[in-house]
Amino acid sequence: MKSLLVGFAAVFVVVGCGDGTSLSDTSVSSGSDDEVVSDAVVPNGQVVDVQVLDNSYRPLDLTIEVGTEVRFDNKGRNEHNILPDVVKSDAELIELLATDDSPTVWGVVSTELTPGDEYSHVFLEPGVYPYYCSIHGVPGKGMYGVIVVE
Ligand SMILES: [Cu+2]
Repeated sequence: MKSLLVGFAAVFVVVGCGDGTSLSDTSVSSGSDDEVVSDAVVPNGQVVDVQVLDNSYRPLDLTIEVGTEVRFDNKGRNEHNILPDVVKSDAELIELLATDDSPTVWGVVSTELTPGDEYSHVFLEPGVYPYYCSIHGVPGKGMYGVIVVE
């Protein structure tokens, strides 16, 4: 019997351990003639800052392109909030955020916008977004602002 096969043992190749992170799961089935998802707006990479002061937003009026991120920066010494005009209080905003995940729903409660904190939201749907701080204003008066998304 020959027992000289040992020489072949050195030929192992150790590259078979690829991690398999192929991008194949992002492929979308094409060939259909309805275009349901093709018009989805994505973030455009632009970021615009709104300063949250005591007690106003600057700028008060802001016009942005759809897909822009607006970053609210609390530069004041007090808590503020950012409530869409459709809600009356932090509690109503919390409920709205919990029950409606459409892209037009946004805002942040005062306990999460203390001095030095930031809140960012990417506006993915054109429209007019009036907002206010319920501590220092009411819709359209006092501490309020408007974002127009085009
Ligand atoms: Cu305020």
